[in-house]
Amino acid sequence: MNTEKRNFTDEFESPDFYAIDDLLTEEHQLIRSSIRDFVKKEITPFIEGWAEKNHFPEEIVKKFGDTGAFGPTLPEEYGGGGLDYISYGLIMQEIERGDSGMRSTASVQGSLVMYPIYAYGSEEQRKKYLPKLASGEMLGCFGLTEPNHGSDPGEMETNFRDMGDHYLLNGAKMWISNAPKADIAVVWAKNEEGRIHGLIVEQGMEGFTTPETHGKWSLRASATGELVFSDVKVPKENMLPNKSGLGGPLGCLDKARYGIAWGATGAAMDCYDAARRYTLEREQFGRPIAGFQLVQKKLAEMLTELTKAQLINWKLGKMMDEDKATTAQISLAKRNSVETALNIAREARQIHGGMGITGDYPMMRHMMNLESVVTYEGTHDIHLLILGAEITGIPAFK
Ligand code: TGC
Ligand code: FAD
Repeated sequence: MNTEKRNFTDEFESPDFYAIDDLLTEEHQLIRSSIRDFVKKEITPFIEGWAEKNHFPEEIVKKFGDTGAFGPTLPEEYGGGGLDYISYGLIMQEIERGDSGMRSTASVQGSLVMYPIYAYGSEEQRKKYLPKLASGEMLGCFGLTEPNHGSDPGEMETNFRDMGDHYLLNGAKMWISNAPKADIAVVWAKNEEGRIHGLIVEQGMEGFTTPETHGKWSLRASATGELVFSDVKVPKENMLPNKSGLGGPLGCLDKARYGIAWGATGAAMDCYDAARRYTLEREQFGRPIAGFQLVQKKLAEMLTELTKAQLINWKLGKMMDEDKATTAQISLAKRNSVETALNIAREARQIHGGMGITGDYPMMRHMMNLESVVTYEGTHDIHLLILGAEITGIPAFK
Protein backbone atom coordinates (compact mmCIF):
# COMPACT_ATOMS: atom_id res chain seq x y z
CA MET A 1 0.00 0.00 0.00
CA ASN A 2 1.32 3.40 -0.99
CA THR A 3 1.35 5.57 2.11
CA GLU A 4 3.32 8.33 0.47
CA LYS A 5 3.73 11.51 2.49
CA ARG A 6 1.94 14.49 0.98
CA ASN A 7 3.49 17.81 0.23
CA PHE A 8 1.67 19.26 3.18
CA THR A 9 2.56 21.39 6.16
CA ASP A 10 0.39 21.05 9.22
CA GLU A 11 0.08 24.63 10.43
CA PHE A 12 -2.58 23.90 13.04
CA GLU A 13 -2.88 26.50 15.78
CA SER A 14 -5.13 25.55 18.66
CA PRO A 15 -8.05 27.94 19.27
CA ASP A 16 -8.29 28.76 23.00
CA PHE A 17 -10.51 31.84 23.19
CA TYR A 18 -11.42 31.46 26.88
CA ALA A 19 -7.88 30.66 28.06
CA ILE A 20 -8.84 27.12 28.97
CA ASP A 21 -5.11 26.44 29.05
CA ASP A 22 -5.14 28.22 32.42
CA LEU A 23 -7.28 25.35 33.74
CA LEU A 24 -4.72 22.76 32.66
CA THR A 25 -1.74 21.63 34.71
CA GLU A 26 1.77 21.67 33.34
CA GLU A 27 1.53 17.89 32.95
CA HIS A 28 -1.69 18.23 30.91
CA GLN A 29 -0.02 20.73 28.61
CA LEU A 30 3.02 18.50 28.16
CA ILE A 31 0.85 15.49 27.33
CA ARG A 32 -1.14 17.54 24.86
CA SER A 33 1.91 18.90 23.10
CA SER A 34 3.53 15.47 22.85
CA ILE A 35 0.36 13.99 21.25
CA ARG A 36 0.00 17.07 19.03
CA ASP A 37 3.58 16.60 17.79
CA PHE A 38 2.90 12.90 17.25
CA VAL A 39 -0.20 13.69 15.18
CA LYS A 40 1.68 16.28 13.12
CA LYS A 41 4.45 13.77 12.37
CA GLU A 42 2.62 10.44 12.08
CA ILE A 43 -0.96 11.23 11.02
CA THR A 44 -1.69 14.52 9.25
CA PRO A 45 0.95 14.17 6.49
CA PHE A 46 -0.55 10.81 5.48
CA ILE A 47 -4.20 10.85 6.43
CA GLU A 48 -5.71 12.11 3.18
CA GLY A 49 -3.90 9.34 1.30
CA TRP A 50 -5.04 6.66 3.74
CA ALA A 51 -8.63 7.92 3.63
CA GLU A 52 -8.63 8.16 -0.18
CA LYS A 53 -7.35 4.60 -0.47
CA ASN A 54 -9.56 3.26 2.32
CA HIS A 55 -6.42 2.08 4.09
CA PHE A 56 -5.99 1.33 7.78
CA PRO A 57 -2.31 1.88 8.62
CA GLU A 58 -1.61 -1.11 10.86
CA GLU A 59 1.77 0.29 11.88
CA ILE A 60 -0.02 3.10 13.75
CA VAL A 61 -1.12 0.63 16.45
CA LYS A 62 2.40 0.11 17.81
CA LYS A 63 3.11 3.83 17.49
CA PHE A 64 -0.03 4.67 19.50
CA GLY A 65 1.17 2.18 22.12
CA ASP A 66 4.59 3.85 22.30
CA THR A 67 3.02 7.28 22.71
CA GLY A 68 0.75 6.22 25.59
CA ALA A 69 -2.56 6.61 23.73
CA PHE A 70 -3.99 3.25 24.84
CA GLY A 71 -5.62 3.07 28.27
CA PRO A 72 -4.10 6.28 29.65
CA THR A 73 -6.30 6.26 32.78
CA LEU A 74 -5.58 2.64 33.69
CA PRO A 75 -2.98 1.81 36.37
CA GLU A 76 0.65 1.67 35.32
CA GLU A 77 1.08 -1.87 36.66
CA TYR A 78 -1.05 -3.08 33.72
CA GLY A 79 0.67 -0.87 31.16
CA GLY A 80 -1.75 2.06 31.51
CA GLY A 81 -0.65 5.65 32.02
CA GLY A 82 -2.09 6.26 35.50
CA LEU A 83 -3.36 9.61 34.19
CA ASP A 84 -6.52 11.58 34.94
CA TYR A 85 -9.55 12.07 32.68
CA ILE A 86 -8.52 15.53 31.48
CA SER A 87 -5.32 13.94 30.13
CA TYR A 88 -7.37 11.21 28.47
CA GLY A 89 -9.67 13.83 26.94
CA LEU A 90 -6.75 15.87 25.63
CA ILE A 91 -5.23 12.76 24.03
CA MET A 92 -8.52 11.97 22.25
CA GLN A 93 -8.92 15.63 21.20
CA GLU A 94 -5.47 15.75 19.61
CA ILE A 95 -5.81 12.39 17.83
CA GLU A 96 -9.23 13.27 16.39
CA ARG A 97 -7.88 16.67 15.38
CA GLY A 98 -5.90 14.44 13.02
CA ASP A 99 -8.74 12.03 12.13
CA SER A 100 -11.83 10.49 13.77
CA GLY A 101 -10.90 7.03 12.47
CA MET A 102 -7.53 7.21 14.19
CA ARG A 103 -9.27 8.26 17.42
CA SER A 104 -11.68 5.34 16.98
CA THR A 105 -8.75 2.93 17.01
CA ALA A 106 -7.43 4.46 20.21
CA SER A 107 -10.73 4.83 22.05
CA VAL A 108 -11.95 1.33 21.21
CA GLN A 109 -8.65 -0.13 22.42
CA GLY A 110 -8.56 1.91 25.64
CA SER A 111 -12.19 2.34 26.70
CA LEU A 112 -13.94 -0.60 25.11
CA VAL A 113 -11.33 -3.38 25.29
CA MET A 114 -8.83 -2.54 28.03
CA TYR A 115 -11.38 -0.95 30.37
CA PRO A 116 -13.78 -3.96 30.55
CA ILE A 117 -10.84 -6.36 30.98
CA TYR A 118 -9.54 -4.14 33.78
CA ALA A 119 -12.92 -3.43 35.44
CA TYR A 120 -14.71 -6.76 34.94
CA GLY A 121 -11.85 -9.20 34.28
CA SER A 122 -9.94 -11.64 36.49
CA GLU A 123 -6.38 -10.89 37.61
CA GLU A 124 -5.14 -13.52 35.12
CA GLN A 125 -7.01 -11.81 32.27
CA ARG A 126 -5.63 -8.41 33.26
CA LYS A 127 -2.06 -9.73 33.29
CA LYS A 128 -2.47 -11.71 30.09
CA TYR A 129 -3.99 -9.00 27.90
CA LEU A 130 -3.58 -5.48 29.30
CA PRO A 131 0.18 -4.91 28.91
CA LYS A 132 0.10 -6.16 25.30
CA LEU A 133 -2.93 -4.02 24.49
CA ALA A 134 -1.31 -0.98 26.12
CA SER A 135 1.90 -1.37 24.12
CA GLY A 136 0.09 -1.93 20.83
CA GLU A 137 1.49 -5.44 20.49
CA MET A 138 -2.14 -6.55 20.42
CA LEU A 139 -5.20 -4.85 18.91
CA GLY A 140 -8.71 -5.36 20.26
CA CYS A 141 -12.30 -4.68 19.25
CA PHE A 142 -15.67 -4.46 21.02
CA GLY A 143 -18.68 -6.39 19.76
CA LEU A 144 -22.04 -5.10 20.92
CA THR A 145 -24.04 -4.02 17.82
CA GLU A 146 -25.73 -6.72 15.75
CA PRO A 147 -27.38 -6.76 12.32
CA ASN A 148 -30.84 -6.60 13.95
CA HIS A 149 -29.94 -4.64 17.11
CA GLY A 150 -28.10 -1.32 17.21
CA SER A 151 -29.85 1.19 19.47
CA ASP A 152 -31.46 -1.65 21.43
CA PRO A 153 -28.48 -3.82 22.40
CA GLY A 154 -30.50 -5.37 25.25
CA GLU A 155 -32.35 -7.37 22.57
CA MET A 156 -29.15 -8.97 21.23
CA GLU A 157 -29.37 -12.46 19.73
CA THR A 158 -25.73 -13.58 20.02
CA ASN A 159 -25.69 -16.34 22.61
CA PHE A 160 -23.57 -18.99 24.30
CA ARG A 161 -24.28 -22.33 25.90
CA ASP A 162 -22.42 -23.93 28.76
CA MET A 163 -20.93 -27.15 27.40
CA GLY A 164 -19.26 -28.21 30.65
CA ASP A 165 -15.60 -27.52 29.86
CA HIS A 166 -16.21 -24.59 27.46
CA TYR A 167 -18.87 -22.20 26.12
CA LEU A 168 -20.31 -22.57 22.62
CA LEU A 169 -20.81 -19.15 21.02
CA ASN A 170 -23.14 -18.40 18.09
CA GLY A 171 -24.34 -15.20 16.43
CA ALA A 172 -22.97 -12.15 14.66
CA LYS A 173 -21.90 -8.59 15.39
CA MET A 174 -21.84 -5.81 12.83
CA TRP A 175 -20.14 -2.42 12.38
CA ILE A 176 -17.22 -3.33 14.60
CA SER A 177 -14.27 -0.91 14.57
CA ASN A 178 -10.84 -2.62 14.33
CA ALA A 179 -12.53 -6.04 13.77
CA PRO A 180 -10.67 -7.17 10.62
CA LYS A 181 -7.27 -6.47 12.20
CA ALA A 182 -7.99 -7.34 15.82
CA ASP A 183 -6.21 -10.05 17.81
CA ILE A 184 -9.02 -10.23 20.37
CA ALA A 185 -12.67 -9.21 20.59
CA VAL A 186 -14.60 -8.38 23.75
CA VAL A 187 -17.96 -9.85 22.78
CA TRP A 188 -21.27 -9.34 24.58
CA ALA A 189 -23.58 -12.34 24.41
CA LYS A 190 -26.50 -13.89 26.29
CA ASN A 191 -26.34 -17.12 28.29
CA GLU A 192 -29.13 -19.70 28.37
CA GLU A 193 -31.02 -17.58 30.95
CA GLY A 194 -30.80 -14.49 28.70
CA ARG A 195 -28.24 -12.73 30.93
CA ILE A 196 -25.57 -10.68 29.11
CA HIS A 197 -21.88 -11.52 29.72
CA GLY A 198 -18.59 -10.42 28.19
CA LEU A 199 -16.38 -13.04 26.52
CA ILE A 200 -12.86 -12.59 25.19
CA VAL A 201 -12.75 -14.22 21.76
CA GLU A 202 -9.34 -14.66 20.15
CA GLN A 203 -8.46 -14.48 16.46
CA GLY A 204 -7.83 -18.02 15.21
CA MET A 205 -10.53 -19.71 17.29
CA GLU A 206 -12.33 -22.18 15.04
CA GLY A 207 -15.64 -20.84 13.68
CA PHE A 208 -14.70 -17.19 14.31
CA THR A 209 -14.39 -14.88 11.27
CA THR A 210 -14.11 -11.09 10.88
CA PRO A 211 -15.10 -10.05 7.33
CA GLU A 212 -14.32 -6.44 6.48
CA THR A 213 -17.11 -3.95 5.72
CA HIS A 214 -16.49 -2.23 2.39
CA GLY A 215 -18.02 0.78 0.68
CA LYS A 216 -17.83 3.25 3.60
CA TRP A 217 -17.68 6.96 2.72
CA SER A 218 -16.83 7.71 6.35
CA LEU A 219 -13.98 6.65 8.69
CA ARG A 220 -12.13 5.39 5.64
CA ALA A 221 -8.81 5.10 7.47
CA SER A 222 -10.39 2.87 10.11
CA ALA A 223 -10.98 -0.85 9.55
CA THR A 224 -14.61 -1.82 10.23
CA GLY A 225 -16.00 -5.33 10.06
CA GLU A 226 -18.30 -8.04 11.31
CA LEU A 227 -17.70 -10.66 13.96
CA VAL A 228 -19.25 -13.98 12.98
CA PHE A 229 -19.47 -16.84 15.47
CA SER A 230 -20.36 -20.29 14.25
CA ASP A 231 -20.12 -22.82 17.09
CA VAL A 232 -17.01 -21.11 18.50
CA LYS A 233 -15.59 -22.98 21.50
CA VAL A 234 -14.65 -20.28 24.00
CA PRO A 235 -12.60 -21.44 27.00
CA LYS A 236 -14.40 -20.79 30.29
CA GLU A 237 -11.52 -18.70 31.58
CA ASN A 238 -12.28 -16.20 28.78
CA MET A 239 -15.52 -14.99 30.38
CA LEU A 240 -15.22 -11.65 32.20
CA PRO A 241 -16.26 -12.85 35.66
CA ASN A 242 -17.04 -9.67 37.56
CA LYS A 243 -20.00 -8.16 35.70
CA SER A 244 -23.15 -9.30 33.95
CA GLY A 245 -26.17 -7.53 32.44
CA LEU A 246 -26.43 -4.66 29.95
CA GLY A 247 -24.72 -2.42 32.50
CA GLY A 248 -21.43 -4.17 31.52
CA PRO A 249 -21.18 -2.81 27.97
CA LEU A 250 -23.00 0.43 28.86
CA GLY A 251 -20.44 1.12 31.60
CA CYS A 252 -17.65 0.91 28.99
CA LEU A 253 -19.62 3.20 26.67
CA ASP A 254 -19.66 5.91 29.35
CA LYS A 255 -15.85 6.06 29.14
CA ALA A 256 -15.72 5.95 25.36
CA ARG A 257 -18.48 8.55 24.89
CA TYR A 258 -16.55 10.88 27.19
CA GLY A 259 -13.50 10.49 24.92
CA ILE A 260 -15.64 11.17 21.85
CA ALA A 261 -16.85 14.46 23.37
CA TRP A 262 -13.23 15.66 23.45
CA GLY A 263 -12.34 13.97 20.17
CA ALA A 264 -15.09 15.57 18.10
CA THR A 265 -14.09 18.94 19.55
CA GLY A 266 -10.58 18.26 18.19
CA ALA A 267 -12.02 17.75 14.69
CA ALA A 268 -13.96 21.00 15.11
CA MET A 269 -10.78 22.84 16.18
CA ASP A 270 -9.02 21.65 13.03
CA CYS A 271 -11.86 22.83 10.77
CA TYR A 272 -12.16 26.20 12.49
CA ASP A 273 -8.41 26.79 12.32
CA ALA A 274 -8.25 25.85 8.63
CA ALA A 275 -11.17 28.19 7.86
CA ARG A 276 -9.69 31.12 9.80
CA ARG A 277 -6.39 30.87 7.93
CA TYR A 278 -8.04 30.43 4.53
CA THR A 279 -10.20 33.53 4.94
CA LEU A 280 -7.07 35.64 5.52
CA GLU A 281 -5.29 34.23 2.46
CA ARG A 282 -8.13 34.04 -0.05
CA GLU A 283 -9.00 37.28 -1.85
CA GLN A 284 -12.21 38.04 -3.75
CA PHE A 285 -13.48 41.42 -4.90
CA GLY A 286 -9.98 42.74 -4.26
CA ARG A 287 -9.68 41.91 -0.57
CA PRO A 288 -9.37 38.97 1.83
CA ILE A 289 -12.71 37.19 2.30
CA ALA A 290 -12.03 37.54 6.06
CA GLY A 291 -13.16 41.15 5.67
CA PHE A 292 -16.72 40.28 4.64
CA GLN A 293 -19.33 40.39 7.38
CA LEU A 294 -20.97 37.12 6.38
CA VAL A 295 -17.65 35.30 6.63
CA GLN A 296 -16.96 36.91 10.01
CA LYS A 297 -20.40 35.79 11.21
CA LYS A 298 -19.51 32.20 10.32
CA LEU A 299 -16.14 32.42 12.11
CA ALA A 300 -17.62 34.13 15.18
CA GLU A 301 -20.37 31.53 15.54
CA MET A 302 -17.92 28.69 15.03
CA LEU A 303 -15.65 30.03 17.76
CA THR A 304 -18.59 30.57 20.12
CA GLU A 305 -19.83 26.99 19.80
CA LEU A 306 -16.31 25.59 19.94
CA THR A 307 -15.58 27.47 23.16
CA LYS A 308 -18.78 26.18 24.78
CA ALA A 309 -17.86 22.61 23.85
CA GLN A 310 -14.32 23.03 25.23
CA LEU A 311 -15.69 24.26 28.56
CA ILE A 312 -18.26 21.47 28.82
CA ASN A 313 -15.55 18.88 28.11
CA TRP A 314 -13.22 20.30 30.73
CA LYS A 315 -15.91 20.40 33.44
CA LEU A 316 -17.06 16.89 32.55
CA GLY A 317 -13.44 15.72 32.85
CA LYS A 318 -13.27 17.11 36.39
CA MET A 319 -16.49 15.25 37.26
CA MET A 320 -15.09 12.06 35.72
CA ASP A 321 -12.00 12.44 37.92
CA GLU A 322 -14.23 12.70 40.98
CA ASP A 323 -16.29 9.72 39.74
CA LYS A 324 -19.37 11.95 39.78
CA ALA A 325 -20.23 12.22 36.07
CA THR A 326 -23.58 10.65 35.20
CA THR A 327 -24.47 8.85 31.98
CA ALA A 328 -26.82 11.72 31.07
CA GLN A 329 -24.07 14.32 31.59
CA ILE A 330 -21.82 12.28 29.31
CA SER A 331 -24.64 12.04 26.73
CA LEU A 332 -25.05 15.81 26.76
CA ALA A 333 -21.35 16.32 26.07
CA LYS A 334 -21.07 13.65 23.35
CA ARG A 335 -24.20 14.93 21.63
CA ASN A 336 -23.20 18.59 21.89
CA SER A 337 -19.60 18.11 20.70
CA VAL A 338 -20.51 16.01 17.68
CA GLU A 339 -23.28 18.36 16.56
CA THR A 340 -20.96 21.33 17.06
CA ALA A 341 -18.21 19.63 15.09
CA LEU A 342 -20.52 18.68 12.23
CA ASN A 343 -21.84 22.25 11.96
CA ILE A 344 -18.34 23.71 12.09
CA ALA A 345 -17.05 21.24 9.49
CA ARG A 346 -19.90 22.18 7.12
CA GLU A 347 -19.40 25.94 7.61
CA ALA A 348 -15.63 25.62 7.26
CA ARG A 349 -16.11 23.68 4.03
CA GLN A 350 -18.34 26.43 2.65
CA ILE A 351 -15.78 29.05 3.58
CA HIS A 352 -13.26 27.21 1.40
CA GLY A 353 -15.58 27.38 -1.61
CA GLY A 354 -14.70 24.78 -4.26
CA MET A 355 -11.35 24.05 -2.62
CA GLY A 356 -13.30 22.81 0.38
CA ILE A 357 -14.36 19.62 -1.36
CA THR A 358 -10.77 18.51 -2.05
CA GLY A 359 -8.36 16.57 0.11
CA ASP A 360 -6.05 19.59 0.14
CA TYR A 361 -8.00 20.69 3.20
CA PRO A 362 -9.31 18.53 6.05
CA MET A 363 -12.98 19.61 6.37
CA MET A 364 -14.62 17.24 3.91
CA ARG A 365 -12.89 14.22 5.48
CA HIS A 366 -13.79 15.39 9.01
CA MET A 367 -17.38 16.01 7.89
CA MET A 368 -17.76 12.52 6.42
CA ASN A 369 -16.09 10.96 9.48
CA LEU A 370 -18.39 12.83 11.84
CA GLU A 371 -21.42 11.24 10.17
CA SER A 372 -20.24 7.98 11.81
CA VAL A 373 -19.37 9.67 15.08
CA VAL A 374 -22.89 11.14 15.33
CA THR A 375 -24.26 7.59 14.92
CA TYR A 376 -21.94 5.31 16.87
CA GLU A 377 -21.74 4.99 20.64
CA GLY A 378 -25.43 5.90 20.69
CA THR A 379 -27.08 7.97 17.95
CA HIS A 380 -27.75 11.69 18.33
CA ASP A 381 -31.42 10.93 19.05
CA ILE A 382 -30.67 8.15 21.55
CA HIS A 383 -28.58 10.64 23.55
CA LEU A 384 -31.44 13.13 23.36
CA LEU A 385 -33.73 10.42 24.78
CA ILE A 386 -31.23 9.61 27.55
CA LEU A 387 -31.40 13.31 28.49
CA GLY A 388 -35.18 13.29 28.17
CA ALA A 389 -35.41 10.33 30.54
CA GLU A 390 -33.13 12.08 33.03
CA ILE A 391 -35.16 15.31 32.92
CA THR A 392 -38.60 13.74 33.15
CA GLY A 393 -37.97 10.39 34.83
CA ILE A 394 -39.86 8.78 31.92
CA PRO A 395 -37.80 6.68 29.44
CA ALA A 396 -39.22 7.16 25.94
CA PHE A 397 -37.15 4.48 24.16
CA LYS A 398 -39.86 1.84 23.97
P1 TGC B 1 -31.91 0.27 30.46
O1 TGC B 1 -33.13 -0.47 30.93
O2 TGC B 1 -31.87 1.75 30.52
O3 TGC B 1 -30.64 -0.31 31.21
C1 TGC B 1 -30.33 -1.70 31.22
C2 TGC B 1 -29.36 -1.96 32.36
O4 TGC B 1 -28.14 -1.24 32.16
C3 TGC B 1 -27.93 -0.32 33.28
N1 TGC B 1 -27.35 0.89 32.73
C4 TGC B 1 -26.08 1.25 32.91
N2 TGC B 1 -25.10 0.69 33.63
C5 TGC B 1 -23.89 1.29 33.61
N3 TGC B 1 -23.64 2.39 32.90
C6 TGC B 1 -24.60 2.98 32.16
N4 TGC B 1 -24.34 4.04 31.42
C7 TGC B 1 -25.90 2.41 32.14
N5 TGC B 1 -27.07 2.70 31.53
C8 TGC B 1 -27.95 1.76 31.90
C9 TGC B 1 -29.29 -0.12 33.86
O5 TGC B 1 -29.22 0.26 35.21
C10 TGC B 1 -29.90 -1.52 33.72
O6 TGC B 1 -29.29 -2.35 34.70
P2 TGC B 1 -30.06 -3.64 35.28
O7 TGC B 1 -29.13 -4.18 36.30
O8 TGC B 1 -31.34 -3.10 35.83
O9 TGC B 1 -30.28 -4.56 34.11
O10 TGC B 1 -31.63 -0.23 28.96
P3 TGC B 1 -32.51 -0.11 27.64
O11 TGC B 1 -32.55 -1.46 27.02
O12 TGC B 1 -33.80 0.62 27.89
O13 TGC B 1 -31.58 0.79 26.69
C11 TGC B 1 -31.24 2.07 27.03
C12 TGC B 1 -30.40 2.74 25.95
C13 TGC B 1 -31.19 2.92 24.67
C14 TGC B 1 -30.02 4.10 26.48
C15 TGC B 1 -29.10 1.99 25.69
O14 TGC B 1 -29.29 0.69 25.42
C16 TGC B 1 -28.18 2.64 24.70
O15 TGC B 1 -27.32 3.40 25.11
N6 TGC B 1 -28.29 2.38 23.33
C17 TGC B 1 -27.30 2.84 22.37
C18 TGC B 1 -26.42 1.70 21.98
C19 TGC B 1 -24.98 2.12 21.82
O16 TGC B 1 -24.53 3.14 22.28
N7 TGC B 1 -24.22 1.27 21.16
C20 TGC B 1 -22.84 1.52 20.98
C21 TGC B 1 -22.13 0.33 20.41
S1 TGC B 1 -20.37 0.42 20.59
C22 TGC B 1 -19.89 1.56 19.46
O17 TGC B 1 -20.65 2.20 18.81
C23 TGC B 1 -18.45 1.74 19.36
S2 TGC B 1 -17.94 2.83 18.14
C24 TGC B 1 -16.37 3.04 18.68
C25 TGC B 1 -15.49 3.85 17.86
O18 TGC B 1 -15.18 3.44 16.71
O19 TGC B 1 -15.01 4.89 18.38
P1 FAD C 1 -30.64 1.82 14.48
O1 FAD C 1 -30.62 1.47 15.91
O2 FAD C 1 -31.34 0.91 13.54
O3 FAD C 1 -31.25 3.28 14.33
C1 FAD C 1 -31.74 3.80 13.08
C2 FAD C 1 -32.40 5.14 13.38
O4 FAD C 1 -33.51 4.95 14.26
C3 FAD C 1 -31.46 6.13 14.08
O5 FAD C 1 -31.68 7.42 13.59
C4 FAD C 1 -31.90 6.06 15.53
O6 FAD C 1 -31.64 7.26 16.25
C5 FAD C 1 -33.40 5.80 15.39
N1 FAD C 1 -33.95 5.14 16.57
C6 FAD C 1 -33.68 3.91 17.06
N2 FAD C 1 -34.38 3.69 18.18
C7 FAD C 1 -35.09 4.81 18.43
C8 FAD C 1 -35.98 5.21 19.46
N3 FAD C 1 -36.27 4.43 20.49
N4 FAD C 1 -36.54 6.45 19.37
C9 FAD C 1 -36.23 7.29 18.35
N5 FAD C 1 -35.38 6.98 17.35
C10 FAD C 1 -34.81 5.75 17.40
N6 FAD C 1 -20.80 -0.99 17.39
C11 FAD C 1 -20.08 -1.80 18.22
O7 FAD C 1 -20.62 -2.58 18.97
N7 FAD C 1 -18.70 -1.76 18.20
C12 FAD C 1 -18.02 -0.92 17.38
O8 FAD C 1 -16.78 -0.90 17.41
C13 FAD C 1 -18.76 -0.09 16.48
N8 FAD C 1 -18.10 0.69 15.58
C14 FAD C 1 -18.82 1.37 14.62
C15 FAD C 1 -18.15 2.00 13.57
C16 FAD C 1 -18.88 2.64 12.58
C17 FAD C 1 -18.16 3.28 11.42
C18 FAD C 1 -20.29 2.72 12.65
C19 FAD C 1 -21.10 3.43 11.61
C20 FAD C 1 -20.95 2.08 13.68
C21 FAD C 1 -20.24 1.38 14.67
N9 FAD C 1 -20.88 0.65 15.67
C22 FAD C 1 -20.17 -0.15 16.53
C23 FAD C 1 -22.34 0.54 15.66
C24 FAD C 1 -23.07 1.75 16.22
O9 FAD C 1 -22.97 1.81 17.60
C25 FAD C 1 -24.52 1.67 15.76
O10 FAD C 1 -24.52 1.96 14.36
C26 FAD C 1 -25.43 2.61 16.50
O11 FAD C 1 -25.56 2.25 17.86
C27 FAD C 1 -26.85 2.69 15.86
O12 FAD C 1 -27.33 1.43 15.59
P2 FAD C 1 -27.91 1.09 14.12
O13 FAD C 1 -26.89 1.48 13.12
O14 FAD C 1 -28.37 -0.31 14.15
O15 FAD C 1 -29.14 2.05 13.95
